[in-house]
Amino acid sequence: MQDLDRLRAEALQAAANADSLDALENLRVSTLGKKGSITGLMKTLGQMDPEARKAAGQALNAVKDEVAALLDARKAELEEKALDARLASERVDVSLPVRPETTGRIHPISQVMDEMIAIFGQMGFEVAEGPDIEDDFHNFTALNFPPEHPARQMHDTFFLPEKEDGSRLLLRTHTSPVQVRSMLKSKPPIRIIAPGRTYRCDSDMTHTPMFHQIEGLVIDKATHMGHLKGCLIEFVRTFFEVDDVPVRFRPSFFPFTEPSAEVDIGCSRAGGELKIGAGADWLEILGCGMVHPNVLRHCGIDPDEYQGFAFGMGIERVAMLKYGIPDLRTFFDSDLRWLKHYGFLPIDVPSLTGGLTR
Ligand code: 2NL
Repeated sequence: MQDLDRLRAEALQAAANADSLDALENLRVSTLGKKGSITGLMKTLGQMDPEARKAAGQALNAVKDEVAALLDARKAELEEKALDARLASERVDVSLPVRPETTGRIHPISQVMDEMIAIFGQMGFEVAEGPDIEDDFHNFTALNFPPEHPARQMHDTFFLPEKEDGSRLLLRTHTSPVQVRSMLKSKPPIRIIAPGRTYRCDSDMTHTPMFHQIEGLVIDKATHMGHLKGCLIEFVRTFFEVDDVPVRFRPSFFPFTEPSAEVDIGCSRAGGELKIGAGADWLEILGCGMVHPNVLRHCGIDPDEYQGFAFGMGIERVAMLKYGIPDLRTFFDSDLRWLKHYGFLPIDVPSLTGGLTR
């Protein structure tokens, strides 16, 4: 079996030296293939007497397995190398600036959402998402809407055709169901914002059937109204980029919060131009409150152990105020001239360190 020792040494050496997958495949064929050297030795076993055949067979099988294992290992090694080389050659630097001649613009809705995500992200909120098509429980019942609440009527909500069991899915009328799902899924502490599309059966000068909202939710053991006020005052000043903008909390009502408040910011309309900051007038910009105990209970959270605050605002509305866009319906016209005027360059990525808006 001198032949075998030599074959083994040669094969192992060749496998270690193979520097391409092709070379490795050729080696496999020339050793373990149908006409390969090791296969050739196998064929000589038939002419041996039984004793000798047994010993030689075992030795041969061991070498065959050893060579096969080394070929496999070397193959994996070469494949990984090839992949690394390919990844290196096809690398794309996504942080490179866009070409200056670009004509695309970021829609003000997207820009404002990104600005809000930057602000709340800095405060420790995470972005949560959920489906646009919802059911009655997540959109209404869990949020403490009484069975006869007008918002549940055909009139205000887009319903999908009735299912066999008589239930109807609907297009979410606010992003609150996203937070309901988050509460049902994970234990407090919770700190999330939910930006996204919402739908209501409404269309006139100041309403479009699809619009955008962002809502926020904080749940912990001792979260209180002071946290809510501090969080929203900080948000408003950063978002409107006015340090001394007056902020006013006015009592209000929502089924899902108690107590509830609406937030106004100071502004002046002197000379017909709206200016945000200290002035004679107030502008309503968002609604908020402490999460109603019934909502916590519906979402599997014990209101005796946890409490929290929530808020919600319309993206179109604050985008119009911040960027002086006079007409809501132009948001959805897909008019390139409008987008060129009100849109943002892709390099104007909002960040608190790089400037929220340039
Ligand atoms: C508004 C007012 C608000 C909320 C949204 C909320 C969500 C959950 C529980 C409790 Cl899961 N509250 N969201 C709370 C207060 C006001 O939105 O004027 N939106 C445009």
